[in-house]
Amino acid sequence: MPSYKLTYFNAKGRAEIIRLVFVQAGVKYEDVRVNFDDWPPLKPTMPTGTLPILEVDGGKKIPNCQAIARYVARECNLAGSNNLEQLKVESVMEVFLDIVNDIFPATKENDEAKKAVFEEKIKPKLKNLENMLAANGGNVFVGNKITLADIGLFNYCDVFMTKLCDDPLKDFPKLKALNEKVSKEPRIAAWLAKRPQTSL
Ligand SMILES: N[C@@H](CCC(=O)N[C@@H](CS)C(=O)NCC(=O)O)C(=O)O
Repeated sequence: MPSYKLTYFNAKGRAEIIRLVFVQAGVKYEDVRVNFDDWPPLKPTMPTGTLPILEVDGGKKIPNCQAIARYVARECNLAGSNNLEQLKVESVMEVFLDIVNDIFPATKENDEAKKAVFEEKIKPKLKNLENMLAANGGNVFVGNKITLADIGLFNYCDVFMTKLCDDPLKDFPKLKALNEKVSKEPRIAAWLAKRPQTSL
């Protein structure tokens, strides 16, 4: 395995999905966390002026969380077992990204507006995800083992959807069961117990 160095802020944010993939696969990586105060002079040294970035075997800094997550999932055999499965995994991931795009502007709103966004924008997407999961038998999104898509459900629920609703999967039993299953995967459960506690 190459050496992996992941750099982000001391937050879950856009990097936690990548950390969870490394964790689930049991693959070692360096989890570098930049203090917000130290960021201004570092920003110009990053290819797109943003974090996260990944360095592989001490090579160039590669930005953009989704590209990194998908690459790391491929490296860790969590991206789907063939091209078609990979397409299906990425297709599910795109729904999470649509959800995140709905959530970002809503986090600045009052509770009522947050509830409305959850009901009107997020819930229909969760219903679609519930159907996609059911169409694959209801246990995992793609194939018959955990992939990036399933880890994505846990992560985007944990890090983003709970900003709008305490129990976002309440009305979606299959998604709820899968979320629970991912959280109880031994390596993920161990990471959740020990990871730095951050609000974002
Ligand atoms: N397209 C990038 C966006 C990354 C991004 O906006 N990162 C934020 C943190 S979540 C950042 O670096 N903010 C600091 C800044 O822009 O100076 C990705 O998906 O990774």
